Amino acid sequence: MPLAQMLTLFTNRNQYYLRSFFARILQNLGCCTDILIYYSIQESNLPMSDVVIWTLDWVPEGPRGLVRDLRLRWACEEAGLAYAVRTIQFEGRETNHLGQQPFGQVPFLEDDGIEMFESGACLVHLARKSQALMPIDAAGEAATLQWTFAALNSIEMVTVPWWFLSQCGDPDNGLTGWMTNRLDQLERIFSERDWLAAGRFTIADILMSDVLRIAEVRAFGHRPATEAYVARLTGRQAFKKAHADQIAHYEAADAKRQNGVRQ
Ligand SMILES: N[C@@H](CCC(=O)N[C@@H](CS)C(=O)NCC(=O)O)C(=O)O
Repeated sequence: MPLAQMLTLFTNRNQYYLRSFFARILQNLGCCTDILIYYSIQESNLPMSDVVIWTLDWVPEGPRGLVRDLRLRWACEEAGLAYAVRTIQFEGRETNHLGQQPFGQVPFLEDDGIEMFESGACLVHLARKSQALMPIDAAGEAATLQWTFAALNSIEMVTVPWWFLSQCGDPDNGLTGWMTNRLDQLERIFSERDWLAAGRFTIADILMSDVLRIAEVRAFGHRPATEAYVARLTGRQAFKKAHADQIAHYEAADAKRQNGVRQ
């Protein structure tokens, strides 16, 4: 049986990880041609159209381009995963989808019978489907997870409350020193390397750059390496597509609202 066909024994979508793993081993053993072709086809075709990203049907101008469904769209675009976007109603969002997101927020994700919320967790789920988002070797995966949590729990944990207080008219609030310190520490990291984990793009970069791309957050101090990092990440085609699609989604919702139609 040809080697490429042997890999088709891993037919279940949930076995994509094993399939990729064995394909890579065979590839390394010198079975280049057919395995490489097979591998690239499988990588681009995996989880067909089962991924559903849930977001709000409409938001005001302010948060457009910043709603966290963008993180999931971006990951799918990077990995070539097919996805659909579905919506819950903006009015009543506090309670109209508590079964899917207990805090009444978005995004949440459906994938082949799995339902989950929290953008970081959803990204880890998507990353297990594609090496474009996270390496499969143990060290690379560990580094990716470490920086994924750092983006959420060491950086966004400070930036979101800071941003909230500054929006409430208190930009020089008690969190400014804490945030400045964290950003300075990150600047040192970015001046030493282009990517957070494993020497390459991963979901950790999606999260960190999504947190840092809020201009107000970076307005304190001079941090050229951080600026270059954010520009490098937001310059990626997949980000641009995800961003443009989110903006288009809410613009279409405006038009529907004006015509009295709900999504
Ligand atoms: N930790 C959550 C935060 C989700 C979040 O803050 N979602 C915002 C949109 S980006 C939201 O749903 N806001 C509406 C609201 O809180 O009423 C995650 O990362 O998924």
